[in-house]
Amino acid sequence: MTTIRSIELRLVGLPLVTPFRTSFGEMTHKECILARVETDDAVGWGECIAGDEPDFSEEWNAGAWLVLRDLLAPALVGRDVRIEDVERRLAFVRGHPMAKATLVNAVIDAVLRAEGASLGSYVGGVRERVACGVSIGIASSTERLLEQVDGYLEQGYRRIKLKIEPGTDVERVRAVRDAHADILLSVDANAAYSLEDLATFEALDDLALLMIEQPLHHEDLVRHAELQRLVSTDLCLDESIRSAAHASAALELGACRIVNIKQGRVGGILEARRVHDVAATSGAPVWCGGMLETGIGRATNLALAAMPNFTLPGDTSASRRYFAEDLTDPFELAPDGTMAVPSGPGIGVEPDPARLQGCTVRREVVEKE
Ligand code: OSB
Ligand code: MG
Repeated sequence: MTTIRSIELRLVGLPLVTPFRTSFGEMTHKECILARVETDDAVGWGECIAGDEPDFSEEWNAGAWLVLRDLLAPALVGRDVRIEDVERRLAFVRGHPMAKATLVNAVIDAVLRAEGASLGSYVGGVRERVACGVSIGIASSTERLLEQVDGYLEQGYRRIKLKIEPGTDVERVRAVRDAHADILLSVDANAAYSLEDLATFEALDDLALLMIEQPLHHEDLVRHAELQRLVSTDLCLDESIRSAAHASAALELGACRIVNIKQGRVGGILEARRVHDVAATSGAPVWCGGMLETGIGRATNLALAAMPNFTLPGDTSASRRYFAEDLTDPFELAPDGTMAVPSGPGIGVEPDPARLQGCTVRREVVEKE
């Protein structure tokens, strides 16, 4: 047992090397909250996956900051905390899984660092390296998209995911498929379509896609199940899955056959492990999603992706795909398209103090009154 002395929150901002456009907006800059949890024995780090605006989900940085500072962090500071207790201590706040994940992960990091155990081994990881894919934003033209795909394939990425939106879909995806008959190719709609777009899904169904990710509204499991009956391509859910309960509901309904696991979207690494287990029991493969994380969140994701049922390449791309300079030592892709799972204590990486200071926009410390 260890006592939490303080929790420092920082809002950090890093420019992206290329703008990232999805069906819900364009990002040129990554801004996220980091938590530094200090216990009697160690320091642990957690990264919040919320962004500037409540667009991917209801959570966003300004709101997450308040929930973390005024509600979640005060519930932990000054208390003895074991990994088994941390979720329960935060359960009085309804929802806000991204904010909760930040602290759940940071506390686990601190506890594991004190024990000298890696997060990968704690979650039951079975591999030292994981296969990586890359998620490509909506491009300005088909030519530009094809160039980007070529560039990432040259680097070794083992799966290409294309962001799509109504009007910028079948033709683009077909062009990529025509240029690369054999690659693992998927699309991600970020909930931009409805069942009225069935013709689009039927056309995509002919392009041998690995999956279609989050085609419909995130609250609509029933219509995802209807769509899954109408197309042969596997559907994968991202935004719809915020807990292991959602994952079982989706799989039982037949709303998807694959699950994207983002630990931050489901409240942290412990619930992510439960989602993994639920999917494994149903025989559904999972893969590790991403939210353009800095090295802190990336290290957390890589540990998770070492678990047995993560059998598809994840959105765990190299640091340089996002940032000229990451907050941690950069994560690199090997030519075979894999990345090493950190093996040091906890998440195995730390932010560089000077870089962290340089990109800090806002900082507050929660201490025991
Ligand atoms: O839907 O998976 C998504 C990025 C921001 C918001 C939503 C998503 C994404 C990605 C990027 O696809 C994945 C990554 O490289 O981190
Ligand atoms: Mg997605």
